[in-house]
Amino acid sequence: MQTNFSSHPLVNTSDLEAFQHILDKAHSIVVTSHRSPDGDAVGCALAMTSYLRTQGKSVTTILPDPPDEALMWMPGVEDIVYYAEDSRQADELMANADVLFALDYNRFERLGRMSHAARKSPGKWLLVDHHELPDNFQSAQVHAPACSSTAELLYAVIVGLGGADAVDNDMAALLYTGIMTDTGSFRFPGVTPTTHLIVADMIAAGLEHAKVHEHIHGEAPLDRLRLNAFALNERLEVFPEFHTALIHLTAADMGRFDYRPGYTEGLVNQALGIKGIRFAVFAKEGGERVKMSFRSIGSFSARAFAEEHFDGGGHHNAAGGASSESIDVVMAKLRGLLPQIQTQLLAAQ
Ligand SMILES: [Mn+2]
Repeated sequence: MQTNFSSHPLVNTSDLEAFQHILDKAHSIVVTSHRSPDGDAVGCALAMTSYLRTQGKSVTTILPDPPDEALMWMPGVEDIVYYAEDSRQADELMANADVLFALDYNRFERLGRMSHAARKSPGKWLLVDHHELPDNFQSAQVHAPACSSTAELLYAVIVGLGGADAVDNDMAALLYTGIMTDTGSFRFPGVTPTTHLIVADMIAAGLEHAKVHEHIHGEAPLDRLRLNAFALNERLEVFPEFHTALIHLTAADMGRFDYRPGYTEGLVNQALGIKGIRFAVFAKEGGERVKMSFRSIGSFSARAFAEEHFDGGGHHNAAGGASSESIDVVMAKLRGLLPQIQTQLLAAQ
């Protein structure tokens, strides 16, 4: 089934042996990923579940909460147990698991209210992730912050464990979704020759990549388009002197366009796509907090900014944060911070 891809430069044989050793003794396995699961999280969780089932294991996928509607086509999504909807069943499954997978996250806090059950589980944790500085809860890990996506790592893990034949078209679509969404359709700097070799293998084996793009980008509800158009028309602030663009949406704005989770996915990247812009922030009012997405190009660290000012974190060029202040206060704070980071933004390459 394989053509080009043989082993991943970021995946060690010794880590795979540690995985295999633990999996050999496992019967009841739980596969988890982070809350507000994105394409990488859901794709990895379902792909790993599918692979482990081919190995004769009893496996359940548990996520803290459901993904956006745009991901509801993914093969196997109907079998996921959501902690937010069925915490009793999820608690029981985690309490009885002998092995648990943590995919695409690096600390239990990323599970929200599910973190307590995760901590309590007597099972062994195996981690596959590309976020920096993981906590130390796992018995074994495949961890590579330089990797484009957890899905890219997971493909290497599955092939490395001898599971190349288990990568059927459904599993390839799951993994491709993770790689494609985490790389902004193969344009972010984390994409390497290996990323493309893996995708080449999957397409050679029958993956219909165009269908995945159609599912992700070609089935948008009209309200979503109109909300995004409104945001760009009415709520975009461009500061050429700071190479920065800010977008915010109030709860009232979102209510006007019948906001659903996922509607503003990618909006911050549109702001970043403006000529001359190196730093973009999207802030939205929701519940008791204002949530923010930070994106940067080049050496300016979105993560450092998020960590320092908004209790956030993430990757160098893509981070998130939150504030319990009002949206107006948050926006004023953001505008006020720009002169302080002007030197860094001007020097950013
Ligand atoms: Mn990811």
